Amino acid sequence: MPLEGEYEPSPQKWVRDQVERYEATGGREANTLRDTGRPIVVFTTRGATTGKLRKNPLMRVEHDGAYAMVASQGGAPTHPSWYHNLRKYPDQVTVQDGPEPWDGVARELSGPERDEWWERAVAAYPDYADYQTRTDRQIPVFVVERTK
Ligand code: F42
Repeated sequence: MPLEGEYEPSPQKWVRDQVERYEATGGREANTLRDTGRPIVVFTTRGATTGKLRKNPLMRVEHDGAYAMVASQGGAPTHPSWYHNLRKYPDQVTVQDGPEPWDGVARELSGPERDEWWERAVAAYPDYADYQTRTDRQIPVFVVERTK
């Protein structure tokens, strides 16, 4: 079941445009980060404060059907808003990698499990390593697994 509620598009134009085109084409278009050729996935979370649905493209980091969500925000000093959404509603997330979104549960990683997924993330998108050097916060990594 897709998440129910009002969708509030991102205030960032490039983000909401990418989501709109990705959804309209079932992921055939707007499926990379700009012209990097690196694939993205669209995640929906529920707003921790508003309860509205939020959609964010993030880099595609996949392993055995599970997906990472890397809260890098380009190495900004603070976590993205969706980090707080996931902390409050970890079981209200959908993953769209292609035409059909599916429901998942997010878990923030720590220790060796985070290290393992961080390696996968950097392999998928090497700039993550650079983003980590720009900020004092440790960049959070979640894994999203399909709801059974
Ligand atoms: N961001 C990443 O962090 N990592 C990536 O790998 C990544 C890849 C990527 C690829 C393509 C692309 O188009 C964008 C990409 N981004 C990536 C950017 C990403 O999609 C987000 O734009 C970015 O992480 C910032 O997320 P944000 O949620 O902080 O966005 C801000 C601009 C935003 O939407 N703010 C809203 C606003 O109105 O100001 C609030 C959004 C929100 O979720 N609000 C919550 C609510 O209740 O509705 C409240 C949250 C709270 O703090 O309580």
